[in-house]
Amino acid sequence: MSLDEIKISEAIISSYTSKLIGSLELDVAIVGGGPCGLCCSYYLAKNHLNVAIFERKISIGGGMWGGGMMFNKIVVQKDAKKILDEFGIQTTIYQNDYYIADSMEAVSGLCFKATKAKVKIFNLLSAEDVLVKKGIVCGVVLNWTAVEMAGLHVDPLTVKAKIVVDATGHQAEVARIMEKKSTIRLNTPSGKVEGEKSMWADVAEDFVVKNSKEVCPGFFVCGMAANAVFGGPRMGPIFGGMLLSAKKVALEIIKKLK
Ligand code: 48F
Repeated sequence: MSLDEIKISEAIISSYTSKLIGSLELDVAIVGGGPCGLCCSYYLAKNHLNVAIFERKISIGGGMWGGGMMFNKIVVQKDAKKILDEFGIQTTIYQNDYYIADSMEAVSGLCFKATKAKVKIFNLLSAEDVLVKKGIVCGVVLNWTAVEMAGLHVDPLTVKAKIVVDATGHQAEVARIMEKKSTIRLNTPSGKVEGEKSMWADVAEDFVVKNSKEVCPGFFVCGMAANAVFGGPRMGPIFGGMLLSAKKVALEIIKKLK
Protein backbone atom coordinates (compact mmCIF):
# COMPACT_ATOMS: atom_id res chain seq x y z
CA MET A 1 0.00 0.00 0.00
CA SER A 2 1.44 3.39 -0.92
CA LEU A 3 1.17 6.20 1.57
CA ASP A 4 -1.17 9.03 0.68
CA GLU A 5 -0.14 12.50 1.89
CA ILE A 6 -3.72 13.68 1.80
CA LYS A 7 -4.84 10.87 4.11
CA ILE A 8 -2.10 11.91 6.57
CA SER A 9 -3.28 15.54 6.47
CA GLU A 10 -6.91 14.49 6.77
CA ALA A 11 -6.16 12.25 9.78
CA ILE A 12 -4.41 15.06 11.62
CA ILE A 13 -6.95 17.76 10.77
CA SER A 14 -10.01 15.66 11.61
CA SER A 15 -8.65 14.24 14.88
CA TYR A 16 -7.40 17.64 16.09
CA THR A 17 -10.70 19.26 15.14
CA SER A 18 -12.72 16.70 17.04
CA LYS A 19 -10.49 17.21 20.12
CA LEU A 20 -11.07 20.97 19.84
CA ILE A 21 -14.81 20.66 19.32
CA GLY A 22 -14.95 18.32 22.32
CA SER A 23 -13.38 21.14 24.33
CA LEU A 24 -15.81 23.92 23.44
CA GLU A 25 -17.88 23.29 26.57
CA LEU A 26 -15.62 22.17 29.38
CA ASP A 27 -16.05 21.46 33.03
CA VAL A 28 -12.63 22.98 33.68
CA ALA A 29 -10.34 25.06 31.46
CA ILE A 30 -6.79 25.27 32.79
CA VAL A 31 -4.55 27.98 31.43
CA GLY A 32 -0.91 26.93 31.65
CA GLY A 33 0.60 23.47 31.32
CA GLY A 34 3.33 23.79 33.95
CA PRO A 35 3.65 21.34 36.85
CA CYS A 36 0.68 22.84 38.63
CA GLY A 37 -1.67 22.82 35.63
CA LEU A 38 -0.69 19.26 34.72
CA CYS A 39 -1.07 17.91 38.25
CA CYS A 40 -4.40 19.66 38.80
CA SER A 41 -5.78 18.43 35.48
CA TYR A 42 -5.02 14.81 36.38
CA TYR A 43 -7.06 14.84 39.60
CA LEU A 44 -9.97 16.54 37.83
CA ALA A 45 -10.02 14.17 34.86
CA LYS A 46 -9.64 11.16 37.13
CA ASN A 47 -12.96 12.28 38.60
CA HIS A 48 -14.55 12.17 35.15
CA LEU A 49 -14.57 15.90 34.51
CA ASN A 50 -14.07 17.24 30.99
CA VAL A 51 -10.76 19.10 31.31
CA ALA A 52 -8.47 20.85 28.86
CA ILE A 53 -5.14 22.59 29.33
CA PHE A 54 -4.21 25.49 27.08
CA GLU A 55 -0.46 26.05 26.94
CA ARG A 56 1.23 28.92 25.15
CA LYS A 57 4.52 27.19 24.41
CA ILE A 58 5.28 24.21 22.18
CA SER A 59 6.14 22.13 25.25
CA ILE A 60 4.30 21.62 28.49
CA GLY A 61 6.20 21.51 31.80
CA GLY A 62 6.74 25.24 32.39
CA GLY A 63 9.56 25.90 34.83
CA MET A 64 10.02 22.29 35.87
CA TRP A 65 12.34 21.12 33.09
CA GLY A 66 15.07 23.54 34.14
CA GLY A 67 15.30 22.34 37.77
CA GLY A 68 17.40 24.91 39.62
CA MET A 69 19.54 27.12 37.40
CA MET A 70 19.49 24.43 34.67
CA PHE A 71 20.64 21.66 37.03
CA ASN A 72 17.76 19.44 36.01
CA LYS A 73 16.82 18.07 39.42
CA ILE A 74 13.94 19.17 41.62
CA VAL A 75 13.38 18.99 45.37
CA VAL A 76 10.11 18.00 47.05
CA GLN A 77 9.09 17.52 50.66
CA LYS A 78 7.64 14.33 52.16
CA ASP A 79 3.97 15.35 51.74
CA ALA A 80 4.44 16.07 48.08
CA LYS A 81 6.55 12.98 47.49
CA LYS A 82 3.30 11.03 47.93
CA ILE A 83 1.90 12.83 44.88
CA LEU A 84 5.00 11.95 42.84
CA ASP A 85 4.57 8.33 44.01
CA GLU A 86 1.00 8.38 42.71
CA PHE A 87 2.29 9.50 39.31
CA GLY A 88 4.94 6.76 39.33
CA ILE A 89 7.75 9.34 39.42
CA GLN A 90 10.85 8.11 41.25
CA THR A 91 12.36 10.04 44.13
CA THR A 92 15.45 9.51 46.22
CA ILE A 93 15.85 10.79 49.73
CA TYR A 94 18.51 13.46 50.17
CA GLN A 95 18.09 14.27 53.87
CA ASN A 96 15.18 14.19 56.31
CA ASP A 97 12.31 15.92 54.55
CA TYR A 98 14.18 16.60 51.27
CA TYR A 99 13.57 14.29 48.31
CA ILE A 100 15.08 14.61 44.84
CA ALA A 101 13.44 13.82 41.51
CA ASP A 102 14.75 14.12 37.98
CA SER A 103 12.96 17.01 36.30
CA MET A 104 12.79 15.18 32.94
CA GLU A 105 11.03 12.23 34.54
CA ALA A 106 8.84 14.52 36.63
CA VAL A 107 7.42 16.49 33.69
CA SER A 108 7.03 13.39 31.51
CA GLY A 109 5.33 11.49 34.35
CA LEU A 110 2.85 14.30 35.08
CA CYS A 111 2.02 14.64 31.39
CA PHE A 112 1.69 10.90 30.82
CA LYS A 113 -0.77 10.34 33.67
CA ALA A 114 -2.75 13.46 32.80
CA THR A 115 -3.23 12.43 29.18
CA LYS A 116 -4.03 8.84 30.19
CA ALA A 117 -6.73 10.26 32.48
CA LYS A 118 -8.11 11.96 29.32
CA VAL A 119 -7.00 15.52 29.88
CA LYS A 120 -6.94 17.27 26.51
CA ILE A 121 -3.75 19.27 26.15
CA PHE A 122 -3.51 22.02 23.56
CA ASN A 123 -0.05 23.49 23.10
CA LEU A 124 0.73 26.59 21.06
CA LEU A 125 -2.50 28.29 22.20
CA SER A 126 -2.54 31.34 24.44
CA ALA A 127 -5.36 32.65 26.60
CA GLU A 128 -5.76 36.31 25.75
CA ASP A 129 -8.99 37.04 27.59
CA VAL A 130 -11.73 35.50 29.72
CA LEU A 131 -15.45 35.12 29.12
CA VAL A 132 -17.31 36.90 31.92
CA LYS A 133 -21.10 36.98 32.23
CA LYS A 134 -22.99 38.62 35.09
CA GLY A 135 -19.87 38.69 37.26
CA ILE A 136 -19.05 35.02 36.74
CA VAL A 137 -16.02 33.77 34.84
CA CYS A 138 -17.33 31.17 32.40
CA GLY A 139 -14.71 30.60 29.74
CA VAL A 140 -11.43 31.52 28.10
CA VAL A 141 -10.65 33.37 24.91
CA LEU A 142 -7.88 31.74 22.89
CA ASN A 143 -5.62 32.53 20.03
CA TRP A 144 -2.64 30.82 18.41
CA THR A 145 0.64 31.76 20.05
CA ALA A 146 1.99 32.34 16.55
CA VAL A 147 -0.65 35.02 16.00
CA GLU A 148 0.30 36.63 19.31
CA MET A 149 4.03 36.51 18.46
CA ALA A 150 3.56 37.93 15.00
CA GLY A 151 1.29 40.67 16.32
CA LEU A 152 -1.31 39.80 13.70
CA HIS A 153 -4.77 41.29 13.92
CA VAL A 154 -6.74 38.03 14.10
CA ASP A 155 -9.79 37.64 16.29
CA PRO A 156 -9.72 34.81 18.85
CA LEU A 157 -12.11 31.92 19.53
CA THR A 158 -13.81 31.20 22.85
CA VAL A 159 -14.38 28.05 24.90
CA LYS A 160 -16.90 27.83 27.71
CA ALA A 161 -15.98 26.32 31.08
CA LYS A 162 -17.79 25.94 34.39
CA ILE A 163 -14.46 26.74 36.07
CA VAL A 164 -11.36 28.52 34.77
CA VAL A 165 -8.01 27.90 36.49
CA ASP A 166 -5.08 30.29 36.25
CA ALA A 167 -1.97 28.06 36.34
CA THR A 168 0.17 30.49 34.37
CA GLY A 169 2.96 30.75 36.95
CA HIS A 170 4.78 33.90 38.05
CA GLN A 171 2.95 36.16 35.59
CA ALA A 172 -0.57 35.20 36.78
CA GLU A 173 -1.65 36.18 33.31
CA VAL A 174 -5.34 35.39 33.52
CA ALA A 175 -5.76 37.20 36.82
CA ARG A 176 -3.89 40.18 35.32
CA ILE A 177 -6.24 40.20 32.35
CA MET A 178 -9.24 40.19 34.67
CA GLU A 179 -7.76 42.95 36.75
CA LYS A 180 -7.32 45.06 33.63
CA LYS A 181 -10.51 44.31 31.77
CA SER A 182 -13.30 43.24 34.10
CA THR A 183 -15.01 45.00 36.94
CA ILE A 184 -14.77 41.90 39.13
CA ARG A 185 -13.07 42.35 42.50
CA LEU A 186 -10.64 39.55 43.29
CA ASN A 187 -10.77 38.01 46.75
CA THR A 188 -7.42 39.59 47.74
CA PRO A 189 -6.72 42.39 50.24
CA SER A 190 -6.67 45.07 47.53
CA GLY A 191 -9.19 43.38 45.25
CA LYS A 192 -6.42 43.26 42.64
CA VAL A 193 -3.28 41.21 41.96
CA GLU A 194 -0.95 41.85 44.91
CA GLY A 195 2.26 40.85 43.08
CA GLU A 196 4.91 38.24 43.89
CA LYS A 197 7.50 38.93 46.59
CA SER A 198 11.19 37.95 46.83
CA MET A 199 12.45 34.47 47.66
CA TRP A 200 11.57 32.81 50.98
CA ALA A 201 11.07 29.10 50.33
CA ASP A 202 9.72 28.06 53.71
CA VAL A 203 6.98 30.70 53.82
CA ALA A 204 6.25 30.43 50.10
CA GLU A 205 5.58 26.70 50.19
CA ASP A 206 2.82 27.05 52.80
CA PHE A 207 1.53 30.27 51.27
CA VAL A 208 0.98 28.69 47.86
CA VAL A 209 -1.15 25.88 49.24
CA LYS A 210 -3.19 28.18 51.48
CA ASN A 211 -3.86 30.69 48.70
CA SER A 212 -4.65 28.28 45.90
CA LYS A 213 -8.42 28.73 45.78
CA GLU A 214 -11.37 30.43 44.12
CA VAL A 215 -10.65 34.15 43.83
CA CYS A 216 -13.92 35.19 42.27
CA PRO A 217 -16.93 33.23 41.02
CA GLY A 218 -15.82 30.59 38.52
CA PHE A 219 -12.14 31.48 38.73
CA PHE A 220 -9.41 29.62 40.68
CA VAL A 221 -5.68 30.27 40.96
CA CYS A 222 -3.00 27.72 41.77
CA GLY A 223 0.78 27.31 41.76
CA MET A 224 2.97 30.38 41.39
CA ALA A 225 -0.02 32.31 40.06
CA ALA A 226 -1.56 32.02 43.54
CA ASN A 227 1.53 33.55 45.15
CA ALA A 228 1.53 36.35 42.60
CA VAL A 229 -2.18 37.05 43.08
CA PHE A 230 -2.06 37.02 46.90
CA GLY A 231 1.38 38.64 47.29
CA GLY A 232 3.41 35.66 48.51
CA PRO A 233 7.15 35.09 48.11
CA ARG A 234 8.75 32.82 45.50
CA MET A 235 10.31 29.52 46.48
CA GLY A 236 12.72 28.53 43.71
CA PRO A 237 13.27 24.92 42.63
CA ILE A 238 11.32 23.20 45.40
CA PHE A 239 8.15 21.87 43.80
CA GLY A 240 6.18 20.30 46.65
CA GLY A 241 4.00 23.37 47.06
CA MET A 242 3.12 23.34 43.35
CA LEU A 243 1.90 19.75 43.51
CA LEU A 244 0.04 20.17 46.80
CA SER A 245 -1.61 23.39 45.61
CA ALA A 246 -2.67 21.69 42.37
CA LYS A 247 -4.27 18.80 44.25
CA LYS A 248 -5.99 21.13 46.71
CA VAL A 249 -7.56 23.20 43.93
CA ALA A 250 -8.63 20.07 42.05
CA LEU A 251 -10.39 18.70 45.14
CA GLU A 252 -12.13 22.05 45.77
CA ILE A 253 -13.33 22.19 42.17
CA ILE A 254 -14.59 18.59 42.30
CA LYS A 255 -16.54 19.44 45.46
CA LYS A 256 -17.99 22.56 43.88
CA LEU A 257 -19.04 20.87 40.65
CA LYS A 258 -20.51 17.69 42.08
O1 48F B 1 5.62 28.78 35.13
P1 48F B 1 5.02 27.45 35.36
O2 48F B 1 5.90 26.29 35.55
O3 48F B 1 3.99 27.64 36.61
P2 48F B 1 3.58 26.65 37.79
O4 48F B 1 2.96 25.41 37.27
O5 48F B 1 5.00 26.22 38.42
C1 48F B 1 5.94 27.17 38.85
C2 48F B 1 7.32 26.53 38.81
O6 48F B 1 7.63 26.08 37.51
C3 48F B 1 8.45 27.44 39.28
C4 48F B 1 8.42 27.75 40.72
C5 48F B 1 8.02 26.73 41.72
O7 48F B 1 9.03 26.11 42.28
O8 48F B 1 8.75 28.84 41.11
O9 48F B 1 8.43 28.63 38.53
O10 48F B 1 2.86 27.47 38.77
O11 48F B 1 4.02 27.11 34.17
C6 48F B 1 3.11 28.06 33.68
C7 48F B 1 2.80 27.74 32.23
O12 48F B 1 1.77 28.63 31.80
C8 48F B 1 2.03 29.01 30.46
C9 48F B 1 3.55 29.12 30.40
O13 48F B 1 4.01 29.01 29.07
C10 48F B 1 3.99 27.97 31.29
O14 48F B 1 4.22 26.78 30.56
N1 48F B 1 1.31 30.26 30.20
C11 48F B 1 1.57 31.48 30.76
N2 48F B 1 0.67 32.38 30.31
C12 48F B 1 -0.15 31.72 29.44
C13 48F B 1 0.26 30.37 29.37
C14 48F B 1 -1.28 32.11 28.64
N3 48F B 1 -1.74 33.37 28.63
N4 48F B 1 -1.88 31.17 27.87
C15 48F B 1 -1.42 29.89 27.85
N5 48F B 1 -0.36 29.48 28.59
